[in-house]
Amino acid sequence: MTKIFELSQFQTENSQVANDKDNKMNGYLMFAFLIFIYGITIFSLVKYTKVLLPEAASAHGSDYDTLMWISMAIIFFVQTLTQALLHYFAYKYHGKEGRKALFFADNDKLELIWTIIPVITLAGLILYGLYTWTEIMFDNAEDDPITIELYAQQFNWTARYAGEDNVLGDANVRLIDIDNANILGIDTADPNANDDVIVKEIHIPVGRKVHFKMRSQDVLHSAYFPHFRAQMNCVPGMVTEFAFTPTITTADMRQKKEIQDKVKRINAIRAEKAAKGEPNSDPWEFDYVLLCNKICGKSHYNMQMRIVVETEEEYNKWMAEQSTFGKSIAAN
Ligand SMILES: [Cu+2]
Repeated sequence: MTKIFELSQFQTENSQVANDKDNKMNGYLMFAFLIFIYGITIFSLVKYTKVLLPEAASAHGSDYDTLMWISMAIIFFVQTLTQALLHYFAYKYHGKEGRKALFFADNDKLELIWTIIPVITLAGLILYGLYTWTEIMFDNAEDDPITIELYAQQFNWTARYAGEDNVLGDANVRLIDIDNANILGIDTADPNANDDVIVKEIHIPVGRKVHFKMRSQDVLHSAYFPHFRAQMNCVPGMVTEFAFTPTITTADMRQKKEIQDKVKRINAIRAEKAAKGEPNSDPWEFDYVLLCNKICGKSHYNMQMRIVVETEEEYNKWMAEQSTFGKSIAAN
């Protein structure tokens, strides 16, 4: 079809060679594209900034956010400048009959400038990133963290508290015995396993460090705690770890203005759905969540667990109500 169209456009001049009119048109289009990308950037910033994550709810969260905002600011500045120059020059110096481009093989001064500046900037960012990462991952035994295992499988999470002794009993997928309530493959012969507590919802006391140990039963999953700025892959056959200290209770987070605005926005959409009799239209309340952040299968999107950050007393009360592994095995 293209060929037929080309042949039907047979003219005296060869249409394969761009003329002044074509070049001018392309120059204007380049400039128009520049206005388009800046326009859509400003529009997105104004309209969608509100969907970003709220204030970090963990001790290391603000360091993490600062690192991200500095990186984003540098990227945004360089991107804005280089795109402007690229498109403006394409417009200003578009092809013109008789105009010739200046050609030079190399320029040491220019090469030096565009090598040294990115090297210094990137080295700075990488060093700053490494420093932040080491700070976050440094696990101090003196912090007396609560040990919790996160067990990932398609498509749900199970948590296991290490109990009174704060030591998890040994576990292996080969020991899984669904009929005998041993869903995590815990070694019943290990004395450390007796006081372990298996739950489907995590409760943590505010201000106390929590040390998570992740396992996966089947495929790669990723334990993602967006509000605490934490994420770690869960890999079959090995234990991965991440520790953080929650700083804001669920109740306090629900009082924050940005959270209340978000709840209002979501519930307005849900009310509309409810009016039409559609499903998933019950009013929503904010909760911290653990999500899976690796696309692990068809129900990946819904692989989540509720996290409740509460006061020490509330946590102790909740923990006292839970049954230990030893007791549930004996009951079977
Ligand atoms: Cu998953």
